[in-house]
Parts: sequence; structure tokens; C-alpha cells
Amino acid sequence: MSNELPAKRRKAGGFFDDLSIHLYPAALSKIRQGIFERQIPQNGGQLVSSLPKSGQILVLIEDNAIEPARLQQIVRDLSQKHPNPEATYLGMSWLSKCLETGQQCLFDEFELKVSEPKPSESNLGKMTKKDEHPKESYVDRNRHKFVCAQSSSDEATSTHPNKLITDELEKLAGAYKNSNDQWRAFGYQKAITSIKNYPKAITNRDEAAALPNVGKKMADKIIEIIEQGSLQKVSEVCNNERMQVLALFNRVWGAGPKTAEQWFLKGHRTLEDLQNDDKLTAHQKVGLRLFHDLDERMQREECTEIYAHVQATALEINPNLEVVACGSYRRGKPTCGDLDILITHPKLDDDLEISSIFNGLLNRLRAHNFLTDDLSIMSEGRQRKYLGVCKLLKSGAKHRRLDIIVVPVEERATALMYFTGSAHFNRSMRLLAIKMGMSLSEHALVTDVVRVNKEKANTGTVIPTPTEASVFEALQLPYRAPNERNH
Ligand code: DCT
Ligand code: MG
Repeated sequence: MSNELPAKRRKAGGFFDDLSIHLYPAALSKIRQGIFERQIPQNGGQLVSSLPKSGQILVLIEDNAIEPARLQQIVRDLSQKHPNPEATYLGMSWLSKCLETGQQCLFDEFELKVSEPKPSESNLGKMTKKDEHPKESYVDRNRHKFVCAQSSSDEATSTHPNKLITDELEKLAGAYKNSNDQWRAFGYQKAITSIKNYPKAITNRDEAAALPNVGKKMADKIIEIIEQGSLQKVSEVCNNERMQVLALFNRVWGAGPKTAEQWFLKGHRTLEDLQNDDKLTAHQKVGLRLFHDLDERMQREECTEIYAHVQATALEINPNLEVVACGSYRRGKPTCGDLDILITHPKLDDDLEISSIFNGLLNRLRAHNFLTDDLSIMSEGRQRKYLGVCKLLKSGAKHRRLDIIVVPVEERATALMYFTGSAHFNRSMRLLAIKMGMSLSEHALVTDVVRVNKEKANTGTVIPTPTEASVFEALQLPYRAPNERNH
């Protein structure tokens, strides 16, 4: 799992979970704007201050006090100025309805579609059947632009001709992330990805500025790096006590940018200072005690050994169990932050049996002294989930993070997709599902989902997805093997 528990980033379990929201204040009163700006993060959403050219975003526009024609004009202008296939434009009344009803309402009636310029009469006359796509929606036309529709290309990104540039920009992206400036970090990350995918060495400003997600200011920075070998802004931003302390505190497992900032404001500067803080959570205490082990990514070979131990132990319980190592390991990465293991079997459906396999496995692993610290043990719907720390039974072994889920067989494919990630790939797929009027989670792909009292009530129809390929198919995406999901 990532360094910070989602619960600490924003309020967990809110009905805006996983949504990045931009408020476009046209005609919105300051009072309502203030209310919305408080309520969105309180319910799990992330408020984004400027409109990104890419990435998933809900753009909310005041639709009460505005003429429909003017509203259309705003949407058209925004989508032309910031062309972003993953942006969804909604009337602000969607937000009011969500807050009123305490649930994430369907976008349907609130979606402000980007209207196409009307074809002139003469053009219409010339239109052939082939050119005409009256039923093809905005999503259909833009599906191929979603991250989840594209293959990630690791080979291209590990050794590329502009590595000096991306290394320098990555220092800034990291610093912004550590200091909770997520939006700036995101902007840099998008530019970095774009530069990594560019096959030639960048030689001039126009060439840089022509890349997707690279604006004029970013192009200036690129040229400074090319000409001077480094970027002045990196030392300005990174080489101060605050940023260096935040960078260190962000590496404590269980702490994220907000906790790091709180610790800094309390006057803590070193790991020793943290040890003397009596307000640490149980997770943070483990993170601090095992700092040096958990801070390090594992080599793939070590993951294979951990996986082999868990698999062998699980198969002792039932030889028909399917035990899959997911996460970055399944995506073929050479190093992994933790190991994410999914367990099911072809007939696993009974809740008691799910619990019995889950508890039986944990008890056995504990009896081996393989598990050293439990971080959390929970039920998510019918799935059981363990987050903890393990250590191989050999001298010199280090403590490593281990996540295990046991899932009923009908949730196998969606759980496998979720647990394999990457997180970015998952976000993109979930957003595409929403845009197609569905909802994708680790439990199921569902149509017409309704959320009641912040809880997802899967009253919609579950689309049968026995395999990962069927999930791609239902979303009309080309199948991507796990190693193509490293976005
Ligand atoms: N996941 C997600 N959204 C998140 C975090 C995780 O969808 N915010 C999913 C995707 C990957 C999977 O859970 C396991 O999470 P991690 O172990 O954090 O990610 P990883 O890709 O395995 O990377 P790492 O090598 O750091 O473990
Ligand atoms: Mg992982």
C-alpha cells in the first residue's frame, strides 16, 4: 500500500471518495462557494484549485442563476481552453443534491455535455453514412484517450533521451507531494510522463512547449535544465530545512504529507523527536520502529520468497486455493514496496468459509512467527483484508509490508483488477465506468448504482465479469496485460 492510509488524506468513507472536484465559480455566491469548499473534503473529495489539461476531474458549474445558452458557452470555452478527455462537467445542483441526500447521485441529469458546433446545412448534405455517428457519445469518441485504454511502456520510460530533465523535475514533483501540494505535484508528474514518452532529445523551447501537458513555464524550466544541467528552482524549493524534514517524515510508513506537516509544526525535526511524541498512532509507531526496513523497496526475488511462503501455507489449508501475488509484483516491476496477495477458489462463496480460510491462514503464519505486526484486519463487504508486516524465516531477513485479501469467487476478477493496479490505472477505469453509467469497484462492475447514507447500496445490476478480460470488454477497452498497467 502507499505510504499514507487513504483515511488520513481526507475523511474516509465519504460519498465523494476518489473524486477530484473543481468548482467553476461563475455566478456562485461567495457564501455557497465557502460551504461547498468545506463540504467536499469533509465527504472525501479532493478540491482542485485550477483546471487541469488532463487527468480525471469533475468540473462543477453554477447552473441555477445562469441561462442555459450561457452555460453551454462556458462548458464549450472550458473544454476548448483545457481540452481534457477525462473531465466531466456537471451542474452545481448535482453537488447540492448529493449534500442534501447524503449520497453520491448519478451524473445523468446533471451532466453538461460539451456541445458540438452544429454542422451547416451544406455540410449535412454532403455527409455520408460513414461520417455520421449520431449515437456515438463523447465517451465513445474519447475512450482511447483514457489512461486505462493505453499500454504503459516501461522500456520507453526507464531509459529515454530526456532523463536529465525528468530527474530534475521529479525532485520538484516529490517535494510538492511531500508538502501536500498535490495539485502542483500532479501537474509536474503529467509533464514528466509526457517528456518520458517523447522519443527524441528535446533541443528547443518550442519543441518542449508542443508536448502534451507542458505549458510555457514548464518549457522554460526544461530549457534551463538543458542549458545549465540543473534547475535553480529545485534548490530553492528542496534545499530548506522544512522540505528536508517533510521528506524524511513522509518516509515513515503510516504518515503522509499532512501528518508530516503536523509533526513539523509541533517542532519535530528528527526521527528521535518522533519517538518522544506520545500522540503517535499504532501504525505510526510500527512505521517508526521498523523505519529502515519498511522504507526500502524489496527486490522482486524477495517478494517471490514471501509469496512462496504464504502460498504454501494457504495450500495446506486447502489445495484448491488460488493464491495470486498482485500489485507491482504482478505488473512485473523489478522492486516492490510491499506484497499484495489475493486468495480465492473456484467455489468460494460461503462467508463462513471465507472467514475460516482468512483466519486459518493468519493463525498459521503467526504460528511460524512470519507475521510480526498487524496493522489492520477488516471486512470490506464480503472480502476479508489483512494489512501487516512479515519477515522471512531466515537470518538477516527484513521486515516487509504484506497485504492479503480473501475474496468470494464472483468478486475474483474485479478484486484481481483492483489489487493489481496501478492506482492511476484503477482511477482511470473507475472514471470511465462512471462516464458509461456504471460503477467499478473491487467487488463488482455494476450498472445504475445508488449510494444510500454514504454506503454503496448495490441496487443496480451486477454485470457478470468472471475474468479480467470480461471487465475490459464490458468497458469496451482493449485487454491490457498486468505489465501494461504500470501508469
Ligand atoms: N490501489 C488503488 N488505489 C490506491 C492504492 C492502491 O487502487 N490509492 C490498488 C492498486 C494497487 C494495489 O491497490 C496495491 O496497492 P500498493 O501496494 O500501494 O501499490 P503497488 O502498485 O503494489 O506499489 P508498491 O510497489 O509501492 O507496493
Ligand atoms: Mg504493492
